[in-house]
This record gives sequence, C-alpha cells and structure tokens, in this order.
Amino acid sequence: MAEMEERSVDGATNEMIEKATQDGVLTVFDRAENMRPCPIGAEGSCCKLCSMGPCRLPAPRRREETPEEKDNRRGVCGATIETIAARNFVRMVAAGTSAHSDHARTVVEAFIQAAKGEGSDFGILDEQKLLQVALDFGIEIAGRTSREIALELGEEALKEFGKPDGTLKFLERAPLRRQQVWEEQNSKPRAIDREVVECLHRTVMGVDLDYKHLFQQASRTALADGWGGSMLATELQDIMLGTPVPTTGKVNLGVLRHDAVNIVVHGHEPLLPEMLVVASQDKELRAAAAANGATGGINLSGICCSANEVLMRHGVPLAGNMLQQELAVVSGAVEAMVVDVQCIMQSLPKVADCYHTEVMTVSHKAKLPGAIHIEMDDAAPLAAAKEIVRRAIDNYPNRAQSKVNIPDHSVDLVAGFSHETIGYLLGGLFRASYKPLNENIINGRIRGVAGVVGCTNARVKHEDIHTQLVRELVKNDVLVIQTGCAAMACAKIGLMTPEAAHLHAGPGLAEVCETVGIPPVLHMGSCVDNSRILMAATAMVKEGGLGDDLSDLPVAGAAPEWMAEKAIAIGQYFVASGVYTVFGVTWPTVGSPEVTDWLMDEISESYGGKWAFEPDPIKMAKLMIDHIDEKRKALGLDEARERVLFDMEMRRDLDAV
Ligand code: SF4
Ligand code: MSK
Repeated sequence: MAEMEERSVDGATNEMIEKATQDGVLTVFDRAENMRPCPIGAEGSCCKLCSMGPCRLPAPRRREETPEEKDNRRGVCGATIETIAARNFVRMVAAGTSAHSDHARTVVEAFIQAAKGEGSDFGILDEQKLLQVALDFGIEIAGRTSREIALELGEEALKEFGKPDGTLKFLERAPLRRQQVWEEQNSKPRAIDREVVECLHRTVMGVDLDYKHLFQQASRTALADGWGGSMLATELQDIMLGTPVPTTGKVNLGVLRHDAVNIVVHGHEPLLPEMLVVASQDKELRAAAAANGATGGINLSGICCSANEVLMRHGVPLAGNMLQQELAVVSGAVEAMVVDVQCIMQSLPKVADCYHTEVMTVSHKAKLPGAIHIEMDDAAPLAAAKEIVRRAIDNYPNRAQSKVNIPDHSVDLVAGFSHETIGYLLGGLFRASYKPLNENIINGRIRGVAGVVGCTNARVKHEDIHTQLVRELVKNDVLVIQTGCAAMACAKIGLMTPEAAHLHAGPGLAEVCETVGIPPVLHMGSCVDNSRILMAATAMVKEGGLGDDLSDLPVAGAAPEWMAEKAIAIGQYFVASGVYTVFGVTWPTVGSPEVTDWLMDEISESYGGKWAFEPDPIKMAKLMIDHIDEKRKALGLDEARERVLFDMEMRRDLDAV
C-alpha cells in the first residue's frame, strides 16, 4: 500500500487509509488490492444457473473470434454467450429493482400506519404533495380529511406491488409520447413484484433464450423501479417526512467531532434516521451526553443514502460515501455506526474491533455477525432510536484518545433540490415553473442537463472520475443534477455552493446560477430520488419548447464509478425512458460483443435512449456533451448557442425568485 499512488482524490480518505494501515486494520482499499476481479465474471461470461455449470465462456484474447468459434461458445445446456450475458444483466436489474422497491414497501407500510395515526411516530407533513400524488392515483380529495386521503393513497400504493390487473399508476406521469413508446414496446410494468419474479423465472435454465426478449423484461422491470418502487419511496417519504427545500450542510469525515458523541447512520431507508434526528435533540439524552463528558452533545452524521435523506430534510452532515464507511470507524471517534439496508460492508464489525465503535443493525431484513441488533418498529422507530443514542452515550467514555484522528476536512454545501423546489426557485413560489430553465437551454446559456449519479468503487481511484467528469460538464455550461454517493464526491470539492458557479461553471451556466442563486451542481437526494430526476425531465418536456418526449431533451446521464446492481437497474430505466446513459469502471456484458453493441446502439431504435461505456472521465464528458449537442441540433437549437440577451419577461421570471 505504501508504494501505491493515493487511492482517492479526497485528502480525508487518504489520511484515514494511512491511519488504518498504521493501526493494522484492513479496509476495502486493501482488499481490492489483494483480490483481482475475475475477468470472466466481470465480462458477464460466466453462468452458474444450474449444477451442470458453472460454465465459463471467455472470448479469445487479443484477436477477434471467428463466427464458428462464436457459435461454439456455448454452455453445457447450449446457451449462447448472448443469452448468458443477457441473463446475468437481467438478474442485476431484478436485484436492483427489488432493493429500491422493498425499501418502498417498508415506506408504504409505515405511511399507512401514519395515516391511521395508530402507534406511529410519523404524520402527514406535506399536505400539498399528498393532494398532488392522490390526484395522480385518481383518488377523490374533495371533502375528505388528509388522513382519509392518505390512508386510501397508502392502500392503493401497496397494491402497486402485486395488483393482478393494469399497469403502474405513475407511468401516467410521463410525457404522452413516452407512454406510447412503452406501449409499443410492450414494456409497461404491471405490478412491481410480478416483474421481478418474471425476471427470475425467465432467467432460470431453459426459459427465455432470446437476448432481445430478455432485455424487454429488463426494461419493464427497471421501469417498475424508476416509475414504481423508487418513485413511490420518494413521494411517500416526502409526504410523511417533508419535501426537501434548500438547506445548508457539510460533507466529509471532518464533520465528526472531538467533543460530541458521534453517531453515524448508514444505509438507505430514512425512517430510523428521521427518529435519530429527534432522539439526538432530546433534552434528557443531551444532558446524559454532557454528564458523560461530551460537552458538544450528540453529533449525528451519515454515510451513503441514509445520510442523503437526512441531509436533504434536516441538514444533517454527510460523513462520507460508500468507500468511507470503514474509514469513519478508523477515525476512532465514532461511538455508534447504525446500519439498516444496502451498501453495508460486512467488515464493519471487524474494523470496529480495533476501536470502541459499536456497530448496530436495526432492520428485520438485515443482520450482521458481530453487530448488536436493536430491531426497530418501522412505523415507530423512536424507541429504537433512543436506545441507540443511549448506548452511544454510554460508549463515549470508552473512546481511546490515543486512537482518535478526525481528519480536518469538511466542506460546505447546499442540498435539498427536489424537483418541486427547482420549479419554485426558477419560477417563483406562486408560479413554480421550469420555463426559465427551458428558456435558458433554448437561448444557449445552459447547454443541457446531466444527471451524474451512483456509487464509488474500489477498483478505481475514489471520486476521481466523478469529480473530473462533473468539472468538465459544468465548465461546458451543462447543469448537473446528482444523487447518491456521486453527489458527495462533488460536494467535497465545493461544487455544491452558489459560489461554485463563478469558480467552475462556463459563462452561460454561471450567469443563470448567479441570477437565481443556485449552485451549478444540484443535490437531489438519495438513490431512490433518481425518480426526482425523471420528474424534473418530465417537467422540462411538459413546459414546452424542447420536444415532446424525454428522448428529445438535451440531457444525458452517467454513473461513472458504479458498483451496485441497483445502478444497473437505474441505468436501464433511464435508457428505457429515452436517456443516453454512460457508465464507467467496467461493463457487465463485454463478453458478448453482440449484446454490448445492441445495448449501445440498436436499443435506441426502440426506446430513444441507449447505453455507453467509457472509463475515462474526460472522454465520458465529451460523449455526453456530443449527445447533448446532437439533441440541440435536432431541436434546431444549435444556432441558438450564439448568445441571446434576456428579454424582459425572462428577466421578470428570474427576478421574481
Ligand atoms: Fe451452464 Fe446452461 Fe447451466 Fe448456465 S444454465 S450453468 S450455461 S449448463
Ligand atoms: S449508497 S447504491 S454506493 S450510490 Fe445509495 Fe452509494 Fe451506490 Fe450505495
């Protein structure tokens, strides 16, 4: 490790990797170094779907295979490399969709309890959004109380997982042209669980053996994620916990504090984190912390998307992203690491053994050997939250000062850009509108919009691709919207403050951002909040002037350092929604050039969107910008990049903010 170049572009991460080495602690960075990925699996060329296998079907290296060789490249059952690569991909989509959607199911169940008002710690915080979503579900709102409407909405939402007839309700939110595309492709998801189950069935040995047909199910399932599970999670969380509005926060391991009980929340579902926010402000618990010597009280921060959720709604600081979870413990200053579901490393308790940190699991879905399990009631997690805070306070005196090193790195950011908030900021409180955004795209000040999302990945230099890519995009007047771990990477280099506009953005984008007072890179939330990006893009289409479908927009998406199956599900729903989507690091169907070419080209004939793979961030930015420019040209906007002065109406729109 000592001879290696730095593993991250982030100073705090590098410092903690070095401390881990000195403390004799192995982290993900060491394990990635010690274990090379299997090249056959990485290409999607390995099938282990039955006990006649696993069948490994690598292509010849360093030369093109002959058609005969290709035809002979089959598993024991005769499955071709195309089928094997597609089946592996479909299973990733199914797994990713199930993760976001099972998260959503937990939220819906808690929402129903909140609506009933029985034994719930939650209520209805955003009544306006409740009415909007209820109308989208065709629920009668006149003359009914919020609780009545919410209860019916919750019950209808629950049906989306397993209803026997029809298709998902939120599909009707999409532009009409997009709905027609899905109809033509027979890819409208019916019920969320059904699509996941059908993926698993179709990929069992000897069922669906036509890769294009398999990808039709991949699209349908992924759409059940984006326009189903993820969107349900986001919308019902907003109604129950509050729709995010711009809020300031801080990011990086420097948000941990010497003088406070540090509780780090990690995972994805926001229910427990919400109640940890409440518990950490509890007077009695604060007094107990002070009595134990923590003069700074209780300091809550987070890792991954749990962190993004409580940042967006409460300004809770972000300790870091996925690859920093062990490093937070290595700081020696964390009393409790509380994890629920997804992106949790099993090594956490082992790392914690070297310090005083207690790792705690809370979900009935997820246990972790070596962790303390404090099971929460999803609808009423306050009791578990208080117990966790109490344990953390009791653990504070066990902190060994000799082992503490909190890196002196933290950066300010502004978060909380829900798609509604973007409309309010641009159009004004009383006439929320995407018109100024569209106008500024049409006049060329803003070249286009890019969604840059997804994970961090130990196979590449941590945060390097994210930060290079996003810098390049904003420099070229592309407004960037972000979620997940990607957002934290860019926040850490200061791209999420309003000042970043004049420091990093091209002149057109900077002018718009400075006029409105927003950063050139907008934090839209957690992984399920990629559904906010779908809604923002839909609002752009509906505003007019940029075509009549999502595939007409000058927009592109990327997950430069992806690692989770969830990212593949997200990418596939963006592609099936008409968006050009670029992934970095590695591509899971490389083993079949035919499937790869089809995903990166021909699929666009069906959906208007397609995949691309490019590990180099600058080349990735170029691909995205070229695509944006192509779309501008198709819309007749290529000339319009010559600067146009604001007309009075546009000026008034912006001044009204
Ligand atoms: Fe091999 Fe076919 Fe079994 Fe897959 S399903 S492991 S390709 S025999
Ligand atoms: S947490 S899925 S590492 S973005 Fe949503 Fe980060 Fe990827 Fe997990």
